[in-house]
Amino acid sequence: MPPPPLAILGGNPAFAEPRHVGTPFIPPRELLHASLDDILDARWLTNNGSFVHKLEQLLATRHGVSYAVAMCNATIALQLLFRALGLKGEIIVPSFTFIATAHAAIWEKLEPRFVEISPETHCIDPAAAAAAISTKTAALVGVNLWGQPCDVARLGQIANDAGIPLVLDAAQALGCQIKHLSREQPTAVGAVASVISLHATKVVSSLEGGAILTNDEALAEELRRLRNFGFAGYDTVVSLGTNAKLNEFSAAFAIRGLECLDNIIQHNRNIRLMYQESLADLPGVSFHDPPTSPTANHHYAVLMVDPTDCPLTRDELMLTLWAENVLARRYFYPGCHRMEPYASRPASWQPHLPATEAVAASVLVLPASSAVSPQDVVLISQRIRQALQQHGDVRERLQTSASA
Ligand code: T4K
Repeated sequence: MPPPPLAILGGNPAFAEPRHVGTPFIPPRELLHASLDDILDARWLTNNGSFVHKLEQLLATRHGVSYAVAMCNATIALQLLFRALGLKGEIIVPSFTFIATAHAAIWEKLEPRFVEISPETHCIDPAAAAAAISTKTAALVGVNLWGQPCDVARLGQIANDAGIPLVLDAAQALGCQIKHLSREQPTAVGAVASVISLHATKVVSSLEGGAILTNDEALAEELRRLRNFGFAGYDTVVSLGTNAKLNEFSAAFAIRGLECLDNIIQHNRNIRLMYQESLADLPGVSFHDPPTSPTANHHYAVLMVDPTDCPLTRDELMLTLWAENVLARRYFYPGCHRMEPYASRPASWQPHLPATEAVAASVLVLPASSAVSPQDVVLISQRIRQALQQHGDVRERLQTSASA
């Protein structure tokens, strides 16, 4: 039997309810309710409570570090990390990242210098990072994009040679283990600290939240003070802190999520493989599939739409899927350097980033995560196949509706 017509061509959408890229994982409700009861009984709701402590221990163990400092979100965590490290001047950062990486720097009066990514990994290109270092560079900031590690060994060596720290935005990479070091080991190679996000759309969440991972005890202590207004005791304030605390229910939500993390990662891997296999024979589409660390979380299913070989453009395919209630996303288009306030910088600040722009023009992130079932993947893949097969009709319909 032929498949039903595409929604864009007059058929019914494949899904009655939208399929999102970032549908949150909800831990077992009875366990959440039990945690909520414990919190209410204890009447300890925030300010360094026992659930935050437990979450920090679990995160540290999971990532093989000595310290995890929970925060209200990863953006503020990045800011406080930059502040705690006393960075001044410029940081080197990829443009192909969520805008928060760059914005966090600006809020701390640091200027982001955008550099290229590797087209294979989509992470910062170490050679480009090395070439961009100047006397003004305060730190290298790598991004563990799509839940995989960037090249920490090479970046760490480059940072060491330049005498600056390597810091990682690992917002998407909860579960992913990388080498962390302490500032007391000046010859060691690794990241001084990394920041994970526990936002609702992440592999495991605390609704809103984040954490900083490090092996540096003094840094962890300073971060704990900074998240609590700078207090170092009841009546002693020693630095310009802020309120970046995580509340107890958020911590409990994340703890329950972490208990399921291995199963979630296995599910994510299966979903990605299913997509890959069912679309393998289609022209001009492929999956972002670099050699990944064994601890990658596979949270994103990243379809690459080749502008030359694919019969539809990335945006045409995206609009066709949206009509099916499949809300695929073109993360992180068009790149930070093309967004404000960076796009309006003077010419001397405008980087030439052809690899970044090519990747940003090709990425289409498909619904994955714990809320997407194998049946969903079959249906979404079928609609992608149909769209490419009927590309002439699809393009004509899109052009007609754009001019209407
Ligand atoms: N650095 C990097 C590399 C990052 O990726 C991020 C965050 C950060 C730093 C900063 O971390 P946080 O400060 O947020 O902790 C989402 C997330 O808001 C953001 O956390 C994440 N990266 C980014 C990649 O994705 P949007 O603009 O895509 O959000 P939104 O509202 O469009 O949601 C995405 C999809 O998820 C939608 O299709 C709807 C669905 N969704 C969302 C929420 C919140 C749900 O189904 N339920 C929900 O509760 O940014």
